[in-house]
This record gives sequence, C-alpha cells and structure tokens, in this order.
Amino acid sequence: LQKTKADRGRAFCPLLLVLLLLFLLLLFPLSGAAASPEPQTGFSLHPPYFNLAEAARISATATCGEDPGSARPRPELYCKLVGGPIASTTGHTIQGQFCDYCNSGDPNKAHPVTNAIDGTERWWQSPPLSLGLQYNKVNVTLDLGQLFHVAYVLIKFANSPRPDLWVLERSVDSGRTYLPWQFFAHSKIDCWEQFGTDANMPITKDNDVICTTEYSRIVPLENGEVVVSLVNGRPGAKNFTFSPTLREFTKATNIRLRFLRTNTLLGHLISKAQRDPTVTRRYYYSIKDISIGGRCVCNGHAEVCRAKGPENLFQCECQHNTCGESCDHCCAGYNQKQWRPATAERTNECEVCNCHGHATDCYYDPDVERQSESLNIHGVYEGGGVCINCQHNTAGVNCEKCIQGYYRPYNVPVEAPHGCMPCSCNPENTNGCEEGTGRCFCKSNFQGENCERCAEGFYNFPFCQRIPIYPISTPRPEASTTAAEIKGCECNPVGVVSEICDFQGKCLCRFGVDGPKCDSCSSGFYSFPACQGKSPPSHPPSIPDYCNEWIL
Ligand SMILES: *[C@@H]1O[C@H](CO)[C@@H](O)[C@H](O)[C@H]1NC(C)=O
Ligand SMILES: *[C@@H]1O[C@H](CO)[C@@H](O)[C@H](O)[C@H]1NC(C)=O
Ligand SMILES: [Ca+2]
Repeated sequence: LQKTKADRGRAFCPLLLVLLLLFLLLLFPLSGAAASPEPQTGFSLHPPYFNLAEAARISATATCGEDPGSARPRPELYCKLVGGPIASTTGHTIQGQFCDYCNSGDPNKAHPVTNAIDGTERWWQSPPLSLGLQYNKVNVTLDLGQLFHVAYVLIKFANSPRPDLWVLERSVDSGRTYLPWQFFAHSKIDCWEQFGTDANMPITKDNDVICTTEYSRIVPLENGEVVVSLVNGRPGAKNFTFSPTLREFTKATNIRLRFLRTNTLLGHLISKAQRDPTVTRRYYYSIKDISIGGRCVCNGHAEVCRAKGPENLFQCECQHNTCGESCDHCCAGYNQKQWRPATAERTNECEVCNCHGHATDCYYDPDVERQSESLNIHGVYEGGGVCINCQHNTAGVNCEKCIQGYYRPYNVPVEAPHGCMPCSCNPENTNGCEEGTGRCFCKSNFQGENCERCAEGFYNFPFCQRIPIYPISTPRPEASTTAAEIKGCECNPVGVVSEICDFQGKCLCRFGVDGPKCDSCSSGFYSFPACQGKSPPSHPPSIPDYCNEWIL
C-alpha cells in the first residue's frame, strides 16, 4: 500500500506527463530527465519532483449544484460564455447559449472540487453569479498534508475563462495563516489598486511576489491555462541550495486559489446587468486540473522521499546522519556539530559524538564548542557535543570521567565498560578519590592516608569538630579600640571538656586536670592524661577548674 502511493506520486496521466516533461525541460534546460532535475547540486542531495496535488486534500468554499449550508444537492442553471453549435446532447440552448444544470445529486451533473485533481476530464465548477454576486469570491484550498518545496503550479480551466482577479496563496503553518505567492489581475490598475503591486515587473529577488496580467485575459473562453513558476526565472533558480530565500519562498503545506472576480465579456457589463440572470449565469469559475510540481523538503540530505507510516506521509530517506521528516536535525548521538542544510560545497554531515561507549545520545552546545571542551571521535577538541546520560558510573562532556565515589585505575582505557571502580574510602570522612590511584580525598576536617585523623584545627575523631575560635581584644592605645584578633584556643585536647575553652580563650580543664593548657594533673591526681586520684575527692568541684592565665 505504501508503495502504491509513492508510485502513484510519480505517475501522471499521459497528457499531463507530456506537459510536465516539456515544462521541466523549460525549467532545467541542462537536464535530460525529469528524475534528476537539478544538475548541479554538488554535495547537496534532492529527491525528485512529483505531482503533489494527487495526494492532496482539496476543498472549495462553494460548488455549483450544492447547497452551501447543508451541502445537499441543489440543481442550478448555468450557461456557457461560448455560444455556437450545441455539442452536448444533455444540454439545451437558451437564446443561442448553451446551458445546463449542475446537481451534486446526479453523477453526470455533479462538479465536486475533487474533479480538479482526479486526472480525468471532469471539472469543478463554482455557483454562477446569478445566485448572488458573493460567488465572485470563492476559495479552492489544497492541503498537502506536510511541508513541501513547490516549483510550479499548473492550472487548467474548463468551460469558463480564466479568472479576472485572484491570488495564489501558500501556507507554511498547515493553513493557519496564508501568504500571497502571486497576484493575477486583468489590468495594471487592478494590480496597483487591489494588491499595491506594479504589474509585470521583472523578478529581481527570490521572494518577489509579482502581479501578472497575462493570465487574466478573457480569451481563450474555455480550457485556458495558468502556469506559475516559483523557481524558474528567479535569481536563485540556478543555485537553489545556495539561496535560503528561495528555499523558504517555495515552501508550502497548503495552497489556496483565492478567486476574487470572474472574467466578463465587457468589464462594465456585470454592474449594469447584475440583475439579469441570463447574463450572470454565464459567470463562474471552473477547473479541470491542478497539478503542483514539488518535492519533499529534505534540506539537501536525501535523494529519496516516500509515503510511509499509518498517516502515509512522505518522508525523506535521510542521509548524512540526519533524522526527521525533513532531515531537519541530527540523529541521536550525532550532535557533535550543529545541524546545517547541505550546500553545493559541503554535505554538512552530522558527526557522531565521542562518548567513549558510555552514552548513546548527545546534544549540541555552542558554549561547549566555543570553549573547546568537547572531544570528537578523532581525538580533537572540535565541536560542541555533550553526552547525555553517561552510563557505567561515568560523567563529563565525553563521559570521560568517573562520577564521585568512583575512580579509573591507571592503564584502564576510558572506553573500558566497567573502568570506573568504587573508591575504597569511608564516605563519612572523604570526598571521593583520585583518578588513577584511588587515593582518598579527605573532607576538610580530616587528614591522613586514609583520612583517619582530624585535620589541623579540628578535634574529637571521628567527629572532627572545629576547635572554637574566640576574639582577643588587644588594647592598643594608639589604634582604634575595635582592633581585634581571632585565635583558636591552645589547649591540650585530651585535658579539656567538650567546650574546650571559654569566650576569652581560657582552657576548660576536665576534672582532675590542670594547667593553662590543661596538660597536667591537678594536685592529688597522677598520670596525665588519665589523672587518677589517689583517693576519690570528698567534694568534687561542680564546675571544672579554670586555667589561671591568659594564653596567647
Ligand atoms: C478565502 O480565504 C481568505 C483568506 O485567505 C478569507 O479571508 C476569505 O474569507 C475566504 N473566502 C471565502 C469565500 O471563504
Ligand atoms: C552558487 O552560489 C554560491 C554563493 O553565492 C557561489 O559561490 C557558487 O559559485 C554558485 N554556484 C553556481 C552554480 O552558480
Ligand atoms: Ca479533472
């Protein structure tokens, strides 16, 4: 089923094929085949053009023979502008005009808008102006279902002349907003008055929206054509991959034909005779066929585009490590460099990130690139890939480090799947360990090979609290009275109570201990630091003895 649609996408009805081949030869004179329409794309890849209209959904705001409110059949009389001999057996003549009914309930007289893309001679027709002048304004919209580059739009009208005044519009946001692509008017004055554009100006910019008068002539009265080329004739046409403006200008998700006024035999006739139905029933729009030459937007990263998936959307078969419907981003794990469209000179291929086998995805960070922090697979600090979700206890831009609490022993390669080993350190008194050696990093209040001691200025292992600090005012008459000095108390930690010293720095000795630094036994006690009494004291002091002197 998928294949059928893709194949259908490239096939045309024979007449159209001839037209399109001719057209493509006009578009790309150097190219001999329709399948390779752009001869000089260099390193940029492009899928072939095909008729986007065949896979589009089409709608019209009004259709002849159909009640606009209920969409129920409603027979409506219309006449052709061309008189002459009666060709049809079903129609009849009124005052020498060929007339007929449209009726959506009768398959032979229905003119639904799907006829405009069915590949047969059947046509769509709008209600004649005899039903109201509001039918001067009719929209025909094609929903392409996704974003495409459109190179040309070819419209074949049916049993009425081409429109007098209309706009070809495009949408790039699935029909929410529309932008004009080309204006069509009968006169230069209309171009200016209706669209604010000079008529038939030469195209100087890739995104010029022009107003053309050649397609609004009354003749031919039937089977007229309009050819809108959106690439050919523009400065960037020969260099499509180099013109971002033209690439943008040709993009569309939806195409709308906004008809504003039907052509009339004499411009003034309609206003005078608007109440005469024998005149106004000859004015309406009719379209036999719309074809839209376009191709998938693949940003120069695909040569093939096929209908795929349950939605049957066309998808680029992306190359250069790109992913997405339009190859518009780098695939997972390939974000070492910023995504770019391919150009004639460079493929701008997406590059794999160097995560040393510890991660499958990465993102691009321009700051990382600027600071040359990301290693590419060639071992060079080039690009901005940052690995996501590093496994195997690894961390870092390239998963090149071990997470805290792990280390990679010397001679173990960065790629080794289980190279990061847990540190054999007590997490209570360490902050991980050193790369290579596994030597423990002591927390600031510990020291020693295995952080088994308190650091300088700390006491009471394994808690290693900070030795309190007190201020000392140094009276200096010549200096300001606020001059102060901060000093830790210098007491023997084994001889003091847990507060160590008071706010003045005086050591607070425990029971049985004495001395300015609490480093000797009180009288009657022996064997510092045990300081056992010869006999238990009869009246132990309720508070410890204070040191007698200031310590500096
Ligand atoms: C046709 O579309 C335009 C927008 O592009 C909208 O403003 C207008 O009302 C539509 N006309 C009809 C008849 O629905
Ligand atoms: C396309 O444009 C680029 C830059 O504007 C230029 O260097 C290159 O020669 C052009 N190629 C062709 C085929 O004109
Ligand atoms: Ca048709």
